[in-house]
Amino acid sequence: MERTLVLIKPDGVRRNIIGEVISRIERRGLKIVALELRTLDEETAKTHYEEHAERPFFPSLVEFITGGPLVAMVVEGERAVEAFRALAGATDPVSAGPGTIRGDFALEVQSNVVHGSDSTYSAEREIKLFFPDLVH
Ligand code: IDP
Repeated sequence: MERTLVLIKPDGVRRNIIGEVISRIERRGLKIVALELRTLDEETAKTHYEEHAERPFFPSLVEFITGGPLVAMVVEGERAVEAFRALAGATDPVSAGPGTIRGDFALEVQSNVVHGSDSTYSAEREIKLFFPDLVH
């Protein structure tokens, strides 16, 4: 069984689509094993997105992701990392297929509703960052 970190970003929470996103995850057969509504501090946000620290959009991304409450979840299932990435769709919502979360609910690359870990290695790092007390 594999685990991945999923975030419903502040734009998704603001638009009242928490239930919609959770419903898609559950319908697919993935299991939510931890869930929390929280507002990220700047340090956690910078650590989460550290691979993008040198990118021009980094300051704006940190401001966006700390700009309101988000939902953090640990999602478990068969090939959960890949399965959730497929549900989420491409990073740029305009390129994300219809039927994906981003393809159905977003237009802008920054405000793209959800985050999902991009590998099992990232998932382990991100789950530790968001849920340090979760028993493995
Ligand atoms: P991912 O979220 O699909 O894994 P990444 O390339 O890891 O995509 O980017 C992380 C997040 O940074 C994206 O989900 C999006 O919110 C934001 N982002 C990525 N590229 C851009 C950009 O060119 N401009 C603004 N924000 C971006």
